[in-house]
Amino acid sequence: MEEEVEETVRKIERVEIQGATNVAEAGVRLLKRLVERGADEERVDEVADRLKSARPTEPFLFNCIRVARETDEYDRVLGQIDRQEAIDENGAPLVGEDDVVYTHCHSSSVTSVLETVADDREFRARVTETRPLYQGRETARELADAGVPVRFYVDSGARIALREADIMMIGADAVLDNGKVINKIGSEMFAEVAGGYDVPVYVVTNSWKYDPMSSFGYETEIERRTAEEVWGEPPEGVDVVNYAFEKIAPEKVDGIVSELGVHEPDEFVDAVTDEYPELKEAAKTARG
Ligand code: RUB
Repeated sequence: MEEEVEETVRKIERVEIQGATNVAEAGVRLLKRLVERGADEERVDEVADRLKSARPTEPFLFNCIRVARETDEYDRVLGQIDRQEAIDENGAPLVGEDDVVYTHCHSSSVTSVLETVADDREFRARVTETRPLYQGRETARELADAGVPVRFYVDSGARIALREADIMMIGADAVLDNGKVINKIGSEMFAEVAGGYDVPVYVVTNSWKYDPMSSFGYETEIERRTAEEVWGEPPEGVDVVNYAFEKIAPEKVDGIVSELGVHEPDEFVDAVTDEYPELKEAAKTARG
């Protein structure tokens, strides 16, 4: 079990387990197994803390851990992580026949919606590679496997990609109480470009990526990763800034697609806090 703990934490840190949903699922499954094998409370909390610090901008994982630890209902929490079918149902109608869809990075929530669309009608995709870890390649591969024609761009080609698009769809790592969305670095810049071409911007997410701590005035940390990912040996005096994520202002987002429906960012926050009051409750307890 020790080896399994180390391996899971390592894979999350190295982004081998990638994307908020996969991270949350791997974390909860690991804790569930620890509990089932009789680990004491202290050990489970210790592993939970290690999981949380592996990627600091993942409130989906944090919510799941808090609720699972508080209620001991690991299977219910895993059920919440597995709400993708409802997300697909809400997101798929946004993509019309022959549309061009732009996306950035790799979001399993977005690719699942697009695979659902691909089962029914034809559309084309535009994908940016997502330096420095190239998660866009995974997106391009999955969509091509689903029979979707894909054009693939370096990140600085996003404007050209967006000029041809009918809709931009990205994932989320967090949605804050003020309606800001956090997603892969570049997301706000590309949302701004999309706005310039009147391309609507949709964020596809499980509602448990809402960060309840942001409602108590806590700043959600933006993960800053190592310089080596960007530049192995930069010259002395060069400070490589490698933020993994950035915030997107709510006015740049036309809709948030979740298992609860399609909402504007502020309506989304109301919907998730009404539907799941336990998220704030659990965060309050964890704070105290
Ligand atoms: C991934 C990323 C994804 C969200 C949502 O960043 O920004 O858009 O995590 O993914 P990284 P999902 O590659 O650094 O983890 O929809 O799969 O939860």
